[in-house]
Amino acid sequence: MEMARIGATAAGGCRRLALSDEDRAARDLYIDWCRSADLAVRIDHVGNIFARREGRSPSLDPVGCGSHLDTQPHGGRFDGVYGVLAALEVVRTLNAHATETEAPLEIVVWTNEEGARFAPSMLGSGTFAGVHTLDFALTRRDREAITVAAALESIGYAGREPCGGHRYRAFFEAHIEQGPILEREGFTIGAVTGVQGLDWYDLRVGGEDAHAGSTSMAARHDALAGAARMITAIEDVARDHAPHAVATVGDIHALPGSRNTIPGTVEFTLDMRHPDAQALSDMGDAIRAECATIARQRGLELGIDSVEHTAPVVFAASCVASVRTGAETLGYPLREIISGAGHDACHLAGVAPTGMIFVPCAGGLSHNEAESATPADLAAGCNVLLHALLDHAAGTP
Ligand code: HGY
Ligand code: MN
Ligand code: MN
Repeated sequence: MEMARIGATAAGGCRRLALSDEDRAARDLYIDWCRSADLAVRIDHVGNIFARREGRSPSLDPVGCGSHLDTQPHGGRFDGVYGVLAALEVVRTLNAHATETEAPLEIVVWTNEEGARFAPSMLGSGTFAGVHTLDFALTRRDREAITVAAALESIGYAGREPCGGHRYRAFFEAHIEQGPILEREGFTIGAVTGVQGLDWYDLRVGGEDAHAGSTSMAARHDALAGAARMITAIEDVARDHAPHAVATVGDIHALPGSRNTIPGTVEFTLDMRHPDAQALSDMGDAIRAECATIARQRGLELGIDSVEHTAPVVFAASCVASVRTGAETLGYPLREIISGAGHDACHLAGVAPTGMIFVPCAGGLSHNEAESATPADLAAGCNVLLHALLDHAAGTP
């Protein structure tokens, strides 16, 4: 709740866009807490924060855990932050019990997980995992054309550490489910077995600026009316791939943005997801075809740029097993679950055995200021995280 005061919104949520002043304040507070827990803090070239707790065998690859501090524009108080603070709570608990681990532990904050300010999402973890080059990451621009590099400099988080290249024995991320299943079915813990695939596109519709009063309907090349038809066609494609497909147009800009000028240019975003790679690809083909037909029928130009593609992820059986064992040892009801939301763990899974621990959130609501979770469920997730980490950090010298 102290962290939630940074970027707090009037409606009770949080607004801490990546690399904003609010993100800097959250990072500064987190690093203070890490230092109070005797952790050695390092920051890499894209602002990822690594806080290390030594083990008996410093030469062993560390066991990692963490998540993100950046939020959606109207974000909640738990998405990402829970996983960051659960990791810190595990360290504090080990310190309080003077428990030594064989392997070092490393708790992590990944830069720009949400993708709300800079696209693509999961940028810090993706660069760490080698999915993006450092140059690609540093040259991403927000809507004001500010680069990631400039934003990192402005908040003092352009770290000196190389991004990537150090291994994890295993990596875990605790997170609220951001969906209704655990709460609806009465489970405290979700052993996440994987994450659905995701495609992000930017679409640009080109028509002709013209006078709203003196241009007949037949003579128009109205980019916004055309985009409206495309958006309902996108929704139809998702419904055609029910029950798992989802597609969202979250942001749209019509230019020149005057009431009495027919919009000649529209740009909008597309976020589409499916657990099955082939279905996700089929959805993309169908959406491209539908939008091209609408553009042709209306004499409009159409541009579709891919911004992000994350294939469906399957987490390491050894990590899923640690989560299951931890929950069963502690007597928490648990079920296996696929994540609808994307997470930094998606990229970590490409470079280390990775697992996730879900806890319920009220009504499954997230990316909403009313997002909430109970202290009991959050504590349960922390306890399972502790056991899962110890399972992998006990280590064999
Ligand atoms: O979009 C997502 O799934 C995540 O919240 N960034
Ligand atoms: Mn998240
Ligand atoms: Mn999120």
